[in-house]
Amino acid sequence: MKKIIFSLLVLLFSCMAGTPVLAARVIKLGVVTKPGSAQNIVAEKFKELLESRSGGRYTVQIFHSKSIGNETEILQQIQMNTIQMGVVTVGPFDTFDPIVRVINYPFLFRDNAQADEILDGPLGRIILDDLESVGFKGLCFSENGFRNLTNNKRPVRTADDVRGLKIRVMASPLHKAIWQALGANPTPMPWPIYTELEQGVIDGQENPLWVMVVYKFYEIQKYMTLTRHVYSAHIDVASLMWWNTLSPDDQAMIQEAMREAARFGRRDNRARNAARLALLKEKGMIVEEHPDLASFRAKVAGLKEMKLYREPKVHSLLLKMLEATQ
Ligand code: EAX
Repeated sequence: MKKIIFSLLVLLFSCMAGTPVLAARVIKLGVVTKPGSAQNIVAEKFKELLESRSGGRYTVQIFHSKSIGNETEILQQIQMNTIQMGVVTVGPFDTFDPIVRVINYPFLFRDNAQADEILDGPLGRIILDDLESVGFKGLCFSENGFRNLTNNKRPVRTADDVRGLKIRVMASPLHKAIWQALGANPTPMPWPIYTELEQGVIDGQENPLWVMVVYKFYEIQKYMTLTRHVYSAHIDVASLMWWNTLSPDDQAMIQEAMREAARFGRRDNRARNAARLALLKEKGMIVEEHPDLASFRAKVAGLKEMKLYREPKVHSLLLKMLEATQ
């Protein structure tokens, strides 16, 4: 009975989306960011690989720059199979499945190599598999990168300097809790946020280096601190409803193309960071390269005991992650 209802739902939603189940060869893929961004580089690489490997049986149509909504809205559309895939920052996944909070635990990963090892290994697999419970087929992780703080009020060297700053955060209870613990005044806001920064609605924000360059934050943010407080991954997902209509061969082809695109994106992003840092300084940003991270760590140490991490599946994975990384 469950199966029948599920199949009917698949049919219904596929018809609503105007994509007949079996003939569906156009993959609609959503990213919130604009061309040149880490998400877009992965999406474009995936498109190139899949279209050539499938001999044109699949076409990937990329919707970018918020053309189909913010990241939360992209995820909702993937759940319903109105779009089939997405490259989406871990942050906003938080309200769909709290297990992803484990990845964004502050100061969890030491460096890129450790992030790759964990996320591409059995612990990352637990997260990808768990996403099926909320309608996503988790394919793999690509990267946004380690997040750094920028603001327009003052240089930040220790956690005490953060006190009272109005910081934009992603739509994620965890990210809000992190900045509360640090003494800031966090304001959740969907991407993009240039205007809000420019008009002073918020004092600052936190993101990987590529964001400050691609979105020209050097024009409107004076201070940057290399806090690297959260390793920000993307999760590369498909609609589970759609995924279950594909042949095993096509599933394998799509999975492999996305895995390669994700690896390509990580390499590309990392190779450019030194030049980005130099550029941001050249543009006049005042950069604190060696902040007192111990003071930051101390303020967020209590997070693992918080309600956010109390659900048993989330808590047990967090403990495994901490054991594997710290
Ligand atoms: O890459 O909303 C955010 O801060 C994310 O990092 C966004 O995807 C920009």
